[in-house]
Amino acid sequence: MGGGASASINSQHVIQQSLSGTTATMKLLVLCALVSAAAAWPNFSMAADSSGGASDTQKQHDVNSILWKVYEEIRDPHLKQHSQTFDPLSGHYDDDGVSAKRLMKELNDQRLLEQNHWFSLFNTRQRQEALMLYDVLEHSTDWETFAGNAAFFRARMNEGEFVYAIYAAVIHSPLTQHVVLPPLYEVTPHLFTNSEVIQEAYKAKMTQTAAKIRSHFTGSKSNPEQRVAYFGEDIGMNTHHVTWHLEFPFWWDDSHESHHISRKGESFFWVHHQLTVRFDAERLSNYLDPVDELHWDDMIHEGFAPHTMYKYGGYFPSRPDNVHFEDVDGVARVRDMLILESRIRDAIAHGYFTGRDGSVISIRDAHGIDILGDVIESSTYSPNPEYYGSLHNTAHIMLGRQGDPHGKFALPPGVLEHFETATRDPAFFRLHKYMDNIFREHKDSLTPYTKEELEFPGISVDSITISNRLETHFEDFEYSLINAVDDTTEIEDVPIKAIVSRLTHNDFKVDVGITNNNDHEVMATVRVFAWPKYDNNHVEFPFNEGRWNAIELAKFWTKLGRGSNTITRDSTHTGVTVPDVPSFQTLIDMTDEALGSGSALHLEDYESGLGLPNRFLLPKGKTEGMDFHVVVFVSDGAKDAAVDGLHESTTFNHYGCHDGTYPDNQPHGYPLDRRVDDERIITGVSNFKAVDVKVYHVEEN
Ligand SMILES: [Cu+2]
Repeated sequence: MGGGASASINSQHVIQQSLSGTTATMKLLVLCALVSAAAAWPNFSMAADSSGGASDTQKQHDVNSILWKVYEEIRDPHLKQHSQTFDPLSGHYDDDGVSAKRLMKELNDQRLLEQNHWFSLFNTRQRQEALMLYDVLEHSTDWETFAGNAAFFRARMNEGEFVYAIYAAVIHSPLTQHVVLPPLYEVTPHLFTNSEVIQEAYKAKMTQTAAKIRSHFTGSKSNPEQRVAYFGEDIGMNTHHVTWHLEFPFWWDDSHESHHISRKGESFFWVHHQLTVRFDAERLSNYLDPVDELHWDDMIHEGFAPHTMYKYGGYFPSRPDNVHFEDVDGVARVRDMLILESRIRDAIAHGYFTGRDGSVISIRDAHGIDILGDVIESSTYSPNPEYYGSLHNTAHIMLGRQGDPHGKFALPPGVLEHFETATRDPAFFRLHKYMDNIFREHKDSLTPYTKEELEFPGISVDSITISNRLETHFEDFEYSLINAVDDTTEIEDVPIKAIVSRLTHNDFKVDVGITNNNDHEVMATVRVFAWPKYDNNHVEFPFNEGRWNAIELAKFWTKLGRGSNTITRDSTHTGVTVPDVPSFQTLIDMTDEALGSGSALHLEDYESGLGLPNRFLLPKGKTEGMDFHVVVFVSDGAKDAAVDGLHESTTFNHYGCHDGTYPDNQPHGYPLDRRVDDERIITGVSNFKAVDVKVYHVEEN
């Protein structure tokens, strides 16, 4: 079977598309709900009733209750009853109850992980258990079955596995298209704040004293890395990272799901590439050099003391400075990692991977990055994990275990073994720089775009104007720690909150002046990027370096009338960021109010947590102003758009649609994704324009 896995994935995709009308589709992002239902998915309106016998408000209420105080007995009387009397084997499923029978057998055989124990997705058995529950929920065809199972297994399964399964199921189940997940940092606060804060929270609870506890970034000023801890420890960024891994899971198996997720491997590259280049921009904002890559035969330069604890399982392990990588028992040897790396880089040099059956899978084209991402992560889409391994996932475990590589001290998993906590450790960014450089090796093997490919005839970008001075500052943000502490029904809650300082910026607008010299209206894709103009020694980055470090600021579709057009875009609607989800308590209050009054619950803006927070669009910048090169590239929207109606939406989400399609036909990062040997080719086309701007950081006083 020449063509190997990439061909089979494509054919699965086609099959899944034709099946989508009957199997019902997934929860959609706002945009895709607008466009796909009508256009790309013609049978959508005939899909099975996704209400499952309950209103969206009722579902929101139940999900709130299911996740509230998850270490305690469930409070909601109806769900509490379910937790005692619901029989999973009597539910309604689209898999004949196979998943429910399997999980019930595991439960009755007492094979499931106990409660009050840590959970890590990278632990194979624990992940399997969480996914067994995910399968049960995913195959539930009505709400009574979904909610009944959730209540029943909440009382019987490990809490970490339970929360993971609920988050994954609510994101992917057609029953919960309009349910908003409460902020994860208020559901499992231990994974988002310092142990000192948690201890203060326990004290407040024990003494019944309301408290607001200031959370400081980990470490001391003697550690230069601490200057950028606000980035790795930002709870919104952490939530974005967790959410991405939930929406594009490496365990996603098309044979058990209703659809293929297109370009998942490429999205893996892109979301981490964006975190990597953004981290470097934060470093330059703080007079630090861009991060260097981690390497298996070099030492791990930065140590790390997490100051973070599990709800159950003690403290996260520390690692001193300058340790050499050690083999990790039961995971991998250092030389295994070097071998995997060399096989992957060999494939890049050859321009093809070898499939399980020996087939040749070419990657020397625009689609190659997607296969490479599948291989590096690796996901179930990898064409040959037996040979190419799981560089990324194994590396996370290897690095996470360096504090106790031989299990001598029975330490729990490290911060690198949780998506919630991974970016707290500076080694995360070294690790991802290492993988990003492998991705770059592949992208550099592709032919640069030609002038003909880049041109958009008749279109010229005349001006880029930013409405006001770009300013960032730190603001205080409060969130509740109620779910962190132990509880009984007899004692009233007192408010216990963490206060964190977080990066934000003033709102701004970008006006792009575009002339359309064609004698007709055209659809256009507008792509906006920015990169730091200078390195840490104030040497200007050459174009080919700068463009690789480009931060994606906006991507949207628009119609351009004949003659001159001014396109205005607000910093809160760029497609790459999302608003803060209301607090858990606000969600509960809004839901209860709507249930009580019978009024509609409007949470549409928060249905996807996928994207950096709106406030996080700009890097910190410098007090005296930091120079950024802003580029706008306008391409042919009719060719680019993979679904219809994109120009009508202000809420395009550049991570894609929940039906598995990705709305843009161009590669992530286009047209800056390929090497630029002669920058005049790109800067010379009239549909490209660049300006320099400064980002100012305003210090707190
Ligand atoms: Cu990640």
